Amino acid sequence: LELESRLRCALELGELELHYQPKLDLRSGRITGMEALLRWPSPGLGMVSPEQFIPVAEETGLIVPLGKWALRQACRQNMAWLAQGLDGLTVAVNLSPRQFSDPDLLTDIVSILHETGLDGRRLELEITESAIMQDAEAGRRLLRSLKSLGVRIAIDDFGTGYSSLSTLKQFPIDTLKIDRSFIADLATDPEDRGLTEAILQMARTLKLHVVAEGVENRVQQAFLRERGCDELQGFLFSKPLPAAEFAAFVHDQR
Ligand code: G
Ligand code: G
Ligand code: MN
Ligand code: NA
Repeated sequence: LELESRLRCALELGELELHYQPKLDLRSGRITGMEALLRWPSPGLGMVSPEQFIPVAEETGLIVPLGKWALRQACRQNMAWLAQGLDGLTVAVNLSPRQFSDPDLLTDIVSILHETGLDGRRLELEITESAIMQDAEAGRRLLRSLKSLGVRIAIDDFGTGYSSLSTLKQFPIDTLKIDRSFIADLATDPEDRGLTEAILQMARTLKLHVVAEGVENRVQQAFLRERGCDELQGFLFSKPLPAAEFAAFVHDQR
């Protein structure tokens, strides 16, 4: 409860920030966009990790206003970058299970896109398999509505849930993000290599875009390139950066 009330205040006081981690196209090396990640530099507690406060926010329902703030901030920031000439970038925002089942999510997204002026096609939502499967029929309807706004849908932490090929096929999904637990030991673990290959093959069959998360070294990069992965994200290129540093990072690459 302590952390919850502090987090509630932090949201009201504007203490929360978004950092942005670049994603790169594996073939061209160009930055395609970024994942927005919440950060809480608390004056009292120091830097609180999202691994600590997201579960609390999820349990208490505070994730709904918090997530709405993050969505608005990410869209607003992307519009600001666009005005500075950083075009062609897609911003990805994480949605927790509770947000995904929030009846107001769709209207909130419609109004945030309207208010910020961001083209829906520049927004991607990262959702876990389990969040979508809580209520598959409602999930499918919501995804269809989001698609009609042009919003892209990515399955986050892919491979850690239970989805089969046939269930995935029934949802209008654009992207799979291979969970970083598969990527971590790609150089040495034959099982992880096999599973990653299987995911890439399956994605090709379903014509899905694939992003590998947590790429930290050239061995992983080479393995993923040879097997047709589309995009990379990870410390090899950059950790999540404050907005100004992200913009500088993109400028340096162009
Ligand atoms: O950035 P980091 O690896 O510390 O994030 C830890 C976890 O917090 C990740 O699982 C990430 O998806 C989650 N997270 C970070 N930012 C957000 C956010 O804006 N919304 C939600 N729902 N989860 C987030
Ligand atoms: O669950 P989700 O995929 O949203 O979590 C994203 C988190 O993964 C980010 O908070 C980020 O800090 C972390 N992350 C990003 N790149 C790497 C990486 O290369 N290695 C590790 N260990 N973590 C990473
Ligand atoms: Mn994510
Ligand atoms: Na992930």
